[in-house]
Amino acid sequence: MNARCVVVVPTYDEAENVARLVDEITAAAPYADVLVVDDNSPDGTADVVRSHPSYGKALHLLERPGKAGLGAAYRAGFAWALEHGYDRIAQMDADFSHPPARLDALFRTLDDADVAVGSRYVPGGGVSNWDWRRRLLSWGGNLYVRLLLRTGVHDNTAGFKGFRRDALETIGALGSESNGYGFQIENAWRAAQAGLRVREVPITFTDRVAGTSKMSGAIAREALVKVLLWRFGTVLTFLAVGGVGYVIDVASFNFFRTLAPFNAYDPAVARTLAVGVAMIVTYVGNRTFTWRGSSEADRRREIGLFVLFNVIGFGFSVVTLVISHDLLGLTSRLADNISANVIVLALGTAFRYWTYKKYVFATPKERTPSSIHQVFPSSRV
Ligand SMILES: Nc1nc2c(ncn2[C@@H]2O[C@H](COP(=O)(O)OP(=O)(O)OP(=O)(O)O)[C@@H](O)[C@H]2O)c(=O)[nH]1
Ligand SMILES: [Mg+2]
Repeated sequence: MNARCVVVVPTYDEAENVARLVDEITAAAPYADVLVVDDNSPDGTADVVRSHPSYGKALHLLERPGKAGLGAAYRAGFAWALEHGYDRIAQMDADFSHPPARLDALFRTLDDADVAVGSRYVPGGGVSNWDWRRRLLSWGGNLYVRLLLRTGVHDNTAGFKGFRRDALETIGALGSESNGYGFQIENAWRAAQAGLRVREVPITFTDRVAGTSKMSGAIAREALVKVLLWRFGTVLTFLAVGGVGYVIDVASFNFFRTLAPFNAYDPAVARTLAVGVAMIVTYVGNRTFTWRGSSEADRRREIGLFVLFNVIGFGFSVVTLVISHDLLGLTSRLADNISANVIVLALGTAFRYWTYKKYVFATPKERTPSSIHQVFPSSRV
């Protein structure tokens, strides 16, 4: 293996596991270094690492002052690995749930993939000693994530993964926000969003034998809620920006109609000015909040398209009115209102969302990973 490889292992009270784990990693992937990220484990995990014969050579230790969660430990470990120039970075638990023997397959998969996922849910993969309740929970959780996020990956909660360094940079893994299982899902989702090549490698997952679990209800809840926010956050923000734009549209129309020196304007001029003001607000709002990640776009093209789709959206309302009023003969005031204000609003909103997302603020999906750094802001570690 020419690439420089490292395996990042977060530990909290894993004194019983960590030394043997390091030995098995070294046996399976002798070319790889190991970084243990320990959160000041009370059971002396860090001391066990320091007294290992490889310590200071292929084995490194990153010590943090206290238990801050799995995601935070991984972000610190990934930052360390990037700083130290590693090309391929793997992550795994310390409790032997992830088979060290599959590390080599994971690293080699990165020859022609950006992310390699040690997967339970592809042919050849599985879980070895789970009762039906754990199986159902894991399977149901994965189905929930797959249906909502559509990552294209079968095992979205997998904690056994490998990344090329530019993939970590592209997905902004250092700026991810979740700590528990959500951390694994978040990176799977970010990788899918960035259009990276993700390949699954079958593994058999084994329940921990020694040490205690750190899994909690809070960790599961974090994941459930975050998945909903990732899935619907963009639409909700878009609707909120649109709502603010609508209020500003109405307010500025009345401003231009009633307040000196604008009260000389007739309704059509006031309407046009109000639409202009509302468009500036919704453009800035969508650029700042809804699609803040896509910062590499050509600004003039972006604004041009934004105005174009707004004009087309406005054209919709006229066309819909003509269809319902003149062609279908629905001439009552109620019909006109439903047509102009309900159908047009829904159609126009859907049309704007779709065109903004696909054309105006499109994230640069087709480009190669190395050319898109920081699709997501990565500020926190
Ligand atoms: N540094 C650090 N490591 C953690 C923290 N929480 C969990 N870990 C480690 O992350 C890995 C996964 O944690 P586990 O307790 O095995 O969680 P789990 O796999 O969901 O639960 P089990 O099914 O019981 O194994 C283990 O290596 C833990 O030692 C933390 O707050 N800080
Ligand atoms: Mg575990």
